[in-house]
Amino acid sequence: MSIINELAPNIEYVSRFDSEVGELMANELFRQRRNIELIASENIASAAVIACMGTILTNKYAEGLPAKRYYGGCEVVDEIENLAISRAKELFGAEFVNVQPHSGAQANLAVYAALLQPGDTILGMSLANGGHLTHGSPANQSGKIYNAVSYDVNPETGRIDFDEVARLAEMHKPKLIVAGASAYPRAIDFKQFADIAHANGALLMVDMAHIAGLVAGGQHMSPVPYADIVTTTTHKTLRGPRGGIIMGKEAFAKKINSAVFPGTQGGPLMHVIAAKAICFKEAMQPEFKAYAEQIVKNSKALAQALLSYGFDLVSGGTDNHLMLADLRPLHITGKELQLRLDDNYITVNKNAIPNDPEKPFVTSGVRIGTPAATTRGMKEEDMKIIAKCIYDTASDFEGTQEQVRRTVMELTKKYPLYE
Ligand code: DSN
Repeated sequence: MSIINELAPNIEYVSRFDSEVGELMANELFRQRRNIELIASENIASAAVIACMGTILTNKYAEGLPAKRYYGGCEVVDEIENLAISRAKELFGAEFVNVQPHSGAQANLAVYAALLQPGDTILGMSLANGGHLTHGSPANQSGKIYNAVSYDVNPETGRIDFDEVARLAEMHKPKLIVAGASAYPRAIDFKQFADIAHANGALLMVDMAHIAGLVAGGQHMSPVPYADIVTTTTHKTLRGPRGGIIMGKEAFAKKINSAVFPGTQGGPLMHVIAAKAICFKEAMQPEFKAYAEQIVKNSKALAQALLSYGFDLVSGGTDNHLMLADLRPLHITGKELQLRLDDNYITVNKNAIPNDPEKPFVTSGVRIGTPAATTRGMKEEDMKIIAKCIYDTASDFEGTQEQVRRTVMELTKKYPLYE
């Protein structure tokens, strides 16, 4: 990925009108340049993607679909949306795509609105075991409007237990099974999910937000041939603008389109849809495959190094872009390690481990991911250095802080960001 120094001038431009916002943007750019970003759901979008979001396309209202709008003057944005749709279809081999969801959560809720009635049963991975809020958490509309039943990971292996998923499907006869996760370090077999769903008269929705870039880069099985509907965000491993899309079998197109608009959203964000089109083009380049491969290599290298320092990883390791460290052997909570790492310029998020005894705001774990560090150019040898910094921060914070900060800043200087 070429990282061009075109963003600092944008900040200068903003500062001329609004020095308060401009200064805060400059501070955030400084933070992103100085820190090692290990939040598994974050990434570093290309200058083209970022530039696209700050354009005149934001001025246009275009409720409806290309050639079927409720506003005049949509002839140009129609072409942009059609381009985004055709590229997404090509990238993922999907029959149908809606590129309008403002986020992954919006995409998921629109799918439910399209396919379910209030009170219908859905079966998804529990939030406490790595699922997403929108997969049926009681705190989310998905758990309030629908009768949400959840599957956990096997407590011994930390992996999805398909016998348990099948048992729950047979017992509850859900109308929809949701596969996909926000904090699951292992490959997911979508065919097994589809077989269970279809044997029980359920539809299968796969939320592949976390792994979409790995799917696009050939590093994870694609859910598209197996699932009835696939949703994703575009900003995680896929490395595009913040937003969501919905893909699926053509038979669901009409229902999904009307559930997005007018069902759950108003005007689509045309500047973001244009940036999605750029992201899909980037993901079709050969460099993207190499990037996706490197994400997994880095993840495995980081996991291996953390294990060697005595970290306990849920499921024992990783197949994808993330790992979940159970910190109990190191006698530190997720909250405390996140705070200490922030102080040492390494960014992670505290995360519940399966059956976590701590409260969700404290947690016994941290989730650690390699997509952003990989985009920055870091490789396996850098992961070993990062693992040592994390270990030192966890085991002897005060004693090692100066050295850890110096090491982090040397590393981030070696891989410049937007300059
Ligand atoms: N909030 C995202 C994550 O961090 O995984 C999920 O949408």
